[in-house]
Amino acid sequence: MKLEAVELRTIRIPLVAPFRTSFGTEYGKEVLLLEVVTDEARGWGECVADPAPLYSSEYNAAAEHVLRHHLIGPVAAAPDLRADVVARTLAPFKGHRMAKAALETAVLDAELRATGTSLGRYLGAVHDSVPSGVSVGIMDSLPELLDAVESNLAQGYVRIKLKIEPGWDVEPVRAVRERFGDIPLQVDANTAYAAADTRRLAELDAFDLLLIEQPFDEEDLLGHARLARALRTPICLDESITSARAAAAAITLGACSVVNIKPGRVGGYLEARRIHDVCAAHGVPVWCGGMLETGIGRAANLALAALPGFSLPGDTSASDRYFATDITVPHRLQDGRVQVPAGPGIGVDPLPDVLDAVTVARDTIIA
Ligand code: OSB
Ligand code: MG
Repeated sequence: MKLEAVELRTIRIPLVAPFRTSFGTEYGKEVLLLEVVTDEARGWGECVADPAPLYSSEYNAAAEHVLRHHLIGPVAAAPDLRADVVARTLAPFKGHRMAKAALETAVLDAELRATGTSLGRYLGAVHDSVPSGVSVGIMDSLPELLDAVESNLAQGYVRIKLKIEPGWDVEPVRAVRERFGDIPLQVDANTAYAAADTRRLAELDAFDLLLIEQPFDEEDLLGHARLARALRTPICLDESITSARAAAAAITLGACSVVNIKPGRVGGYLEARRIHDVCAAHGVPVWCGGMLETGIGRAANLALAALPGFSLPGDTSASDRYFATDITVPHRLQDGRVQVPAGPGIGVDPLPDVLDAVTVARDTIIA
């Protein structure tokens, strides 16, 4: 394939409800979407960065800048472009994994559309649908939280993840356990704790959680290893797992016994699959995380989540958990599961009218 052009498009789309985490509250999504045009087919990629560098050091304006000024050129210069040469081509440029992932995914989508292959088939998916969990934000009160969890359970979500932070941890977990009993339940701190909070976190051992996700700073593998030895509840890492190498190190060090895989965070679906393979070789269960993606990014995540090592339900919720109107045909929850798209590439396209209505900026870069 030969890259001919890349359309960079920024969209803004409201969330159905504000989503509060330990690092901030999101009311809507600002998303950088890429459409690549090659001589064989077009392909889509969604960048999972946010407007501000709060979850990670990446943010939308930086992602757009690095794509425009550093990443697209070398990929366009590749004589025989395929998705598996993108990461190698971009290796000299440090970091910017979310930007790289968006470009690699768009190229991969084009490549697979050209050959009529679905992303799930290409990655090695073994399921047509995946069981889905839901991530429940920090609320202003326990009754509000219980209402949200009740509604999610009524819709059929098979696992609940509660966002926690100091001051919103043991009590919400206890309240959810008392009200809903023995449901699959886990928590995510998004780096909000430190070693001094170990005793507080150990109180969560009483509630039989599936895991505690990313309690400490993303760089603190040693701290997580110490915490893992002090707690009965499994430690899962999200922000810390930036590559297959980082996953191998975290596992070897005892910093985690479960891994959240987010393709955007690790530079794309090919590296995400390598993490899946590394974890499988170590007997470490993985699950597919989310970044409140639109239907474009979600479609690709669903394909990944259908690989055999994804033995825990992911944050692969249905479109209506995020948006009143998704930019694709909505992904739906049925009997606790979401269908893996079966069409070529990521298997979905943006609905042109919806896409145009939410677009706030677009620019075509001729390669
Ligand atoms: O840490 O997993 C996270 C959303 C945005 C940024 C970080 C995270 C999350 C979620 C929700 O927990 C995942 C989703 O439902 O897409
Ligand atoms: Mg997380």
